[in-house]
Amino acid sequence: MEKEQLLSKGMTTCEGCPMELIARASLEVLGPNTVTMTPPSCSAILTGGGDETGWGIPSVQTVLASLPAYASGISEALKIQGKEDVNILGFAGDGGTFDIGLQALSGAIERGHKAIFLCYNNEAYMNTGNQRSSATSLGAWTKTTPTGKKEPGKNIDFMLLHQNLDYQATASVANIKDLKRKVEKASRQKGPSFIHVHAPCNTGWKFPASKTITVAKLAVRSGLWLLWEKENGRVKLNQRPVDWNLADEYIRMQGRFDKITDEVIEQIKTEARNRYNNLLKMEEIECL
Ligand SMILES: Cc1ncc(C[n+]2csc(CCOP(=O)(O)OP(=O)(O)O)c2C)c(N)n1
Ligand code: SF4
Ligand SMILES: [Mg+2]
Repeated sequence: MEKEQLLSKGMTTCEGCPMELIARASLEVLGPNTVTMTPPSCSAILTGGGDETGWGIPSVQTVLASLPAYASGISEALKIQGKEDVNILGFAGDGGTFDIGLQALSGAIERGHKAIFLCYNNEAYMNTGNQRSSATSLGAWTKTTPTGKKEPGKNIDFMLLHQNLDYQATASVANIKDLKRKVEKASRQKGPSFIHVHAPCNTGWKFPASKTITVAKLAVRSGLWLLWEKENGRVKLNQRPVDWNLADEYIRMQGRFDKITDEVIEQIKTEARNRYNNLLKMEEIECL
């Protein structure tokens, strides 16, 4: 039997949109006993305006700075009602997570509310027309980095290793099975979880809409996007990079890197290798 579709078909996201795919996959795991929240972002398309929504579950449109504060309130209200089996899904972009909503996210994690904070990372403020965020890659063109971003993307995952998350993971649209496994794990926690999902956005990154998964897979295989998780104080890598040189193919496929220099490509690769080596070291110790 076909599973109940909790996210309406025919949403007005772009063709090949990774964010919609992540939302569908997450709901397939979480099911109807879920409340979701979106901030202003491409994901707000799913929540809709006025009387219409794409979600077949209760959903809240929050403000950009404080989705995690809404999640905290909903989580505590459900607890008071004795409904502790409800999944609370905060579904936000990189701008709403890394930048504008970071303070609220940090606070919600520190207070230990039960909620899943999922960040789909399309590496820019896409809903307002592609401005840089702190998640944007070094060297990438956006409307506010016309000569390529000069700074590397913020490593929010390593930052959040220092907070008390019940469960933390990275994921990718390249591996939906792995993403679903991680969403399922997050749903079993009594406190906060954070899942950071790589979301190659063809509109912003300038590659054909049919290549979303190809680009996502290249990021994972080249080590530019590492799949790992942390639970019970231990970090575990889920998939090792296959060939570091695939990073060139990943970069060349995207129009946003049209003007990138070989030197900047090398910097990107070096940073990825450093991150990988740090994770290998973390695997060996009990952290936090
Ligand atoms: C405090 C605040 N600043 C700016 C905006 C304008 N705004 C609406 S959506 C958006 C982009 C959000 O980017 P991101 O969180 O990465 O999600 P995406 O659009 O990429 O899906 C911005 C800047 C806002 N709504 N509130
Ligand atoms: S801009 Fe990117 S994330 Fe936003 S709807 Fe289009 S493909 Fe999806
Ligand atoms: Mg974004």
